[in-house]
Amino acid sequence: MIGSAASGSAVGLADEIRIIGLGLGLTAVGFCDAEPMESTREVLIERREQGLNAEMAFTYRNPHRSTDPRATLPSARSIVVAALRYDTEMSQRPLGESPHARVARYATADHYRELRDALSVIKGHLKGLGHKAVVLADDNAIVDRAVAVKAGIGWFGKSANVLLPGMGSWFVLGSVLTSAELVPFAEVLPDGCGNCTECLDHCPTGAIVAPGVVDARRCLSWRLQAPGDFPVEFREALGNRIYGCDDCQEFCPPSRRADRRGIGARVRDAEGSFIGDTGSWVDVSWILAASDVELLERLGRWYVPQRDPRYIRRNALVVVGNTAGELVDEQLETLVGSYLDGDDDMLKRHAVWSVLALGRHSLLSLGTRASDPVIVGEVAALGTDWLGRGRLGAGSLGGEALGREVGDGV
Ligand code: B12
Ligand code: SF4
Ligand code: SF4
Repeated sequence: MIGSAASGSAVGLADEIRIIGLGLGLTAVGFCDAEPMESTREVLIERREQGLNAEMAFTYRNPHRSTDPRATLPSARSIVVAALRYDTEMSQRPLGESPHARVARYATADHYRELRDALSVIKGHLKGLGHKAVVLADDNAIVDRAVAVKAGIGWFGKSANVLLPGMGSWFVLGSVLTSAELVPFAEVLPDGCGNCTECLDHCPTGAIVAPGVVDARRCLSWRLQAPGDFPVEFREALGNRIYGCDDCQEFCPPSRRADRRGIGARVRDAEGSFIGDTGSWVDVSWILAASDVELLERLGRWYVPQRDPRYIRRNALVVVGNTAGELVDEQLETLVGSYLDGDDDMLKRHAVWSVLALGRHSLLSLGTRASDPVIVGEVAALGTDWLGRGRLGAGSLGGEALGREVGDGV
């Protein structure tokens, strides 16, 4: 075996790597073997068969690969697993004229890049000693949570998130596969959830269908990333979220305690920012007005289906419907109206919902809108429930009702 520069032993090398990792700002570093993870593979295949992965590929695309480290690095003997605490606090929602949308904490800055940079230093160290090493973090090639649990970094919460003892779950996870032998491998930690069910109780869409089991079809975090229309049944539950959802962590007692006590808290650097810092709030008027280039330049770090910024606008239109309320002014009406008059049918449908959710039915009667088949069709499809929220009476349906109200000068 090729040994550590410091001690020449596998134990010494593991210690050395932990010291390097913690020194680079990683919150926890653990080690496990690189054997295939058969039970995780079975879970992936089973959940895919049950449709719980929605349309997602990621680790589900090839469960044999994502549960076998040697499919990526044939000589792998060990895995270094690391957790990095991410943005610790929600900043205050900016007060002002325009509604703002909320970004989940893991996405407020490029915490993955910071994690990968630290893991790359570890990789460099291992390679310098003659070992092979590959960095994986949020990559389809490995199920990060499964290796984190195996490496004794944390336990599987009922939310499916991995929690670190005493620190909760505000962590991104990544690893270095290596041909080095890094012993002793960790023991799996005992469950730390006990009788708690806060995450199941507070998930806004009931997406945690059993302890540790997320039905991605219902999970807002996935719905915001998925292509196509945002399902009508989850639009109200979306609230002001534009990317990611934190409720199963915000309500989690260990994560709350860690927040309160500032455990693992990280501070922004001297310039007041993390790498790629976009903050916790984005002005939705800005999103609706921005060009494709501007949107991708600022928010392109997010997972956006097909890298198509229309999906960011789609989400913003739902946020407007949920939150704009008193903040609707002429400028916002004009912006939403530009989607009603535009040639993108998907965005037009979401703009219709937004207008109905705000009770601003009159916007649907301006110009050619009242006879626009997409608008009329969407009003009909949304049905009496939505019409009943504003000035159109419950029981009025579709284009006919819309036309009548329009004719009445609504
Ligand atoms: C696909 C994906 C998603 C999907 C699906 C999530 C899911 N639960 O599968 C969506 C888009 C919904 C998503 C959302 C989020 N994600 Co995500 N996601 C991934 C990705 C790419 C693959 C995950 C995967 O393979 N899932 C497969 C399923 C089968 O795994 P699982 O849900 O973890 O299920 C395990 C448990 O059920 C456990 N288990 C089995 N039986 C039982 C029984 C009991 C009682 C228990 C408790 C557990 C248990 O075994 C299963 C297999 O390991 C990973 C990155 C990666 N390469 O691994 C990031 C990753 C899991 N996501 C991450 C994050 C941060 C999030 C969000 C918090 C982001 C946000 N704020 O919106 C949410 C959390 C939602 C949630 N409650 O899971 C982090 C998790 C960090 C952590 N501390 O756990 C990861 C690891 C990314 C990273 N590298 O840091 N994600
Ligand atoms: S991320 Fe949100 S929607 Fe998804 S499981 Fe957690 S609380 Fe539920
Ligand atoms: S909310 Fe409770 S059950 Fe859910 S992950 Fe946190 S401690 Fe576990």
